[in-house]
Amino acid sequence: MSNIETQAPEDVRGIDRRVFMGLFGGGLGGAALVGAAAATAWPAEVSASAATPTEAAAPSGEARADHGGGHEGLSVDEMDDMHKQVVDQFLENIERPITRGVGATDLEYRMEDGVRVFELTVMRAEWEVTPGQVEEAITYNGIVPGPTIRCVEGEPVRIHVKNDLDQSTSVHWHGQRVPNSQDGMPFLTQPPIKPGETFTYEFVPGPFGSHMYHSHHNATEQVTKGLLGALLVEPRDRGAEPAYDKDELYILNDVIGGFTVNGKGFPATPAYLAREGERVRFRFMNEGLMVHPIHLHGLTFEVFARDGYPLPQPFLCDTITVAPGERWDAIVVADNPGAWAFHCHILSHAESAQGMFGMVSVFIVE
Ligand SMILES: [Cu+2]
Repeated sequence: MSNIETQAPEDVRGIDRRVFMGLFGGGLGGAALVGAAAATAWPAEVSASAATPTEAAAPSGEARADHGGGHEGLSVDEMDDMHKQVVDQFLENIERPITRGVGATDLEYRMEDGVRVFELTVMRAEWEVTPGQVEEAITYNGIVPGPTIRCVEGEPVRIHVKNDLDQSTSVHWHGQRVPNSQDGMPFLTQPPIKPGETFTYEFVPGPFGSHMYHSHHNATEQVTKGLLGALLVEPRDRGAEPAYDKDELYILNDVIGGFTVNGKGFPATPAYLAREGERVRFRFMNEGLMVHPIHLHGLTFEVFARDGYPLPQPFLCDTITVAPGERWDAIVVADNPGAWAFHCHILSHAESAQGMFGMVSVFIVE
């Protein structure tokens, strides 16, 4: 018996939706639920402090939010309404997607003589990052991040990569100790995959852990526009990693569509949901061009691996800095009920005068 949850994302989502309904007084529908959730999500002290000195001095809506500039003469209430709207949209997104397309879904495979065989097609596609913000992306199989490849340490894989792009490309298996010919470096280890061509990679996965795959040709454009994905290698011995109930990805990018988590910007970013007491594994990966310190409110990271390699001594923290190319694995024990902000702490990647945006999510503990 393994305690590692291997349900399809849709199933997990189904359970989580019920958890969410329960947390925020289920049975309410549509807008009422969103309203109730927004009201319930905030602790009592928010309403207790509603009558601030500023508001006491000026009638509601007439106080000007003109400290710090950039507010274009918005009233306090106008500014707060903008902030509330995006949070409401985020909560609505838990019920039903507010953007088209879901990135990083598991890639299906078939077995051929003991080899796991995967298919990737490199193609341009439109990608909706936030509601109405549609970007020209370069994708694996039409989604950003590309589909997640799951395999097992020591069990061979074969990956056919078809190039339907108008440029050459290649795939690098970031973090894997592959034979040199499979490393995906054009002119160093292989010819580039020209438009219309298919290249087949074969290797035996290892080391285990959280890894990535991405283009290594014209990479500044190709990777940042979407040619990236997670490559998750399960250890042969499950005891080599700590036990967990849920397995979550937190993939950072900072070019296409701005600051994103799993291909989406707030309020379209995924919410992370858990029941009290569950152990949630987060796999942080940075496929962008900047460093991002990811901070979780109210809960604690137990960081246990870097770049897939188990740490000699796990450590506790609440902010984990993820540099380009790095992967960090952490367990969060969902031991503090509530809706906890979970965001990049370079504040210009997360919050503006118009409200939260970009690298922001929420971890909801029932
Ligand atoms: Cu950041």
